[in-house]
Amino acid sequence: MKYSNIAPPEELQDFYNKALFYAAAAHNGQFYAGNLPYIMHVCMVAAEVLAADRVEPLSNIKTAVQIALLHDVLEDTPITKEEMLEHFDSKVVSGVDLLTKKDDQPLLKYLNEIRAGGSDIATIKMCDRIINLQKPPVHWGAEKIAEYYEESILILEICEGGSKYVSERLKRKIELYEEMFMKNGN
Ligand SMILES: [Mn+2]
Repeated sequence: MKYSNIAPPEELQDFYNKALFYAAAAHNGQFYAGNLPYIMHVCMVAAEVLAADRVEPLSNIKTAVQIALLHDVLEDTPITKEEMLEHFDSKVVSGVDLLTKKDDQPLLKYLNEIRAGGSDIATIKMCDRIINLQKPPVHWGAEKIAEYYEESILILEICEGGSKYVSERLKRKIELYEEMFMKNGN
């Protein structure tokens, strides 16, 4: 994939922008929350990661912010690991690969591999779920909402080796999700 030809990254913002350019091109034409550009989702995940790093520094924020911005590229676009390796460090690509749920991969195996990938990867997975714990899509029934709630608890349990600040924030978002979308008798 060709995208803006910018100078090699030096500061954190350069790493951020390089990954943002790539992710924006990769997700072009995909949508979020109706008719908004999909790139919004990954930017929100990256903002969670940056905010978490201020409270409790990650092991490598330059790598982590790129993984956050690129985390859905392999799962949701035709781009391959090999293509990504032409542009990004292997640590970034392997992080994105760990966060990519393969079709035949059981959820527990997926999450355990994320945890084994280290605390930054576990933290990014929790940040992704924090952002995804929004108002459920209108077509979701009570059963699907309950399933998403249970899955979020499992993510919290397995990824808790990551940032404590992010764990606490995810815990609170799960509580709010239950209060707002599961306790209204619908
Ligand atoms: Mn995501």
